[in-house]
Amino acid sequence: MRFVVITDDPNTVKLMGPVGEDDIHLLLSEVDSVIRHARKDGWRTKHLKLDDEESYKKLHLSYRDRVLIKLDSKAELKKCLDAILTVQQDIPITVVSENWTTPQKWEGLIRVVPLRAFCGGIASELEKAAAMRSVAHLRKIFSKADRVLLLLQDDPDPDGIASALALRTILGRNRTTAPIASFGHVTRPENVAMIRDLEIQVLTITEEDLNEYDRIALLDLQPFHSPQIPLSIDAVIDHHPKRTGYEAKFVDIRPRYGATSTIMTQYLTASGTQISQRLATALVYGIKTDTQLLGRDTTPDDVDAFAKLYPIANQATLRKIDRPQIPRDDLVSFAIALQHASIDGEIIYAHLGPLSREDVIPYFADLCLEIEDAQWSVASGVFDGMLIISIRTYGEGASAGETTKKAFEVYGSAGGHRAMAKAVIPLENIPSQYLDHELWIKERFTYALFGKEPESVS
Ligand SMILES: [Mn+2]
Repeated sequence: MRFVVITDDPNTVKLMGPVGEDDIHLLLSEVDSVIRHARKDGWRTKHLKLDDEESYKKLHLSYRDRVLIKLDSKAELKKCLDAILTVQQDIPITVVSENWTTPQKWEGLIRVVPLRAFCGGIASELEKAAAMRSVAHLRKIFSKADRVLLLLQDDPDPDGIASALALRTILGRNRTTAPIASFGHVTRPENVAMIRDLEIQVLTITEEDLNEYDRIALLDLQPFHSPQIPLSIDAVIDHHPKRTGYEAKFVDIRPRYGATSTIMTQYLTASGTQISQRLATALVYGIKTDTQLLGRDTTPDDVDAFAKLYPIANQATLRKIDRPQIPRDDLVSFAIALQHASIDGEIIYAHLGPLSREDVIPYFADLCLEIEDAQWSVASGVFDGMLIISIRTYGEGASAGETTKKAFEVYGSAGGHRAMAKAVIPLENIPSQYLDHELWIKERFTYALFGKEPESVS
């Protein structure tokens, strides 16, 4: 590629970054000092009169070149463009200007970009300095402690686990001096697979055990998540909505972010901390699960962190832990549910009956949405005395969360996002005349979606 810059401003070549080995960087200018500066930066240069057609002809400019023009005088700019475009029309030309409008005859031939468009990275550069300071602060708080507790939610998820692993790395500690723990334990099969395959130990502790630690850090949660968490804590790093009413020496909460793993990745990169394959794999999985593969609630920061980590992560391990594992005991329920799945226009209903594990219901809801022409899928099953309903939609019409609320809120807990929702209903709350759970779900759901009052069942 040949990058051609035409300018009378010595700073313009800086916009292009360092001169690479593969590309040709060519500066064209009428100003000697500009040419001298560019040469120092490794550019090829050519002194020419900017309105001289013959000079452009000799350069054989073509669609393969990338031409950047920055000339402060509009008259000069116009003369320069006149000369170039007379010689050759199909050159990709970018003009750097705050207030120049392309004359009609050149409409579609020239792209005009204000100088500030090149400075988009400034905010993220400032953010890096902040991340660097945060790491220094964290290291200071935890430096003198014998034992540091990295505390997670009661049912630790990949984002929390990965974040704890990252903080342990940042603090230069190991599983003895900074164990990862929870008051509950890891239950979801994918999460169990994650800690097994990445050999991450997550301890289950009690409130008394807290006394064994000099310092406590909360990852992916804040105090009040469970009553055992002390209200005076050393560090809180999280992305859930901010809560107040506790004390902490260090707080970094960014509700905008899709994952705490994103914050941790920024810490790691800003502080120049080496990211191992194991850590990268954990963080990728953390971001992936919390954002549903960069779908829901994702910021450019999450995408950026994911892109940095993904090449380092172990793809085979990622595939292995991410594979949904259906319990053998539930295979029969699956078969029956699929066979009896009812298709009501664009809504697929599938009822799994009693199950040995709850998480197969959302999995089944995802699966049913793959059925041809399905716009909605409503999967349900009975687990632990509760009727659990998972709802999925492509999200073009009504919101899954709103519809689910309207249908089931009165009977139990119900809610969710635009594309996915869940309801949990104690079996005793289902009106007694409905022996058939599926029929009841259908009636409630069509009522919520279409406003059709259910005919009463006698
Ligand atoms: Mn999270």
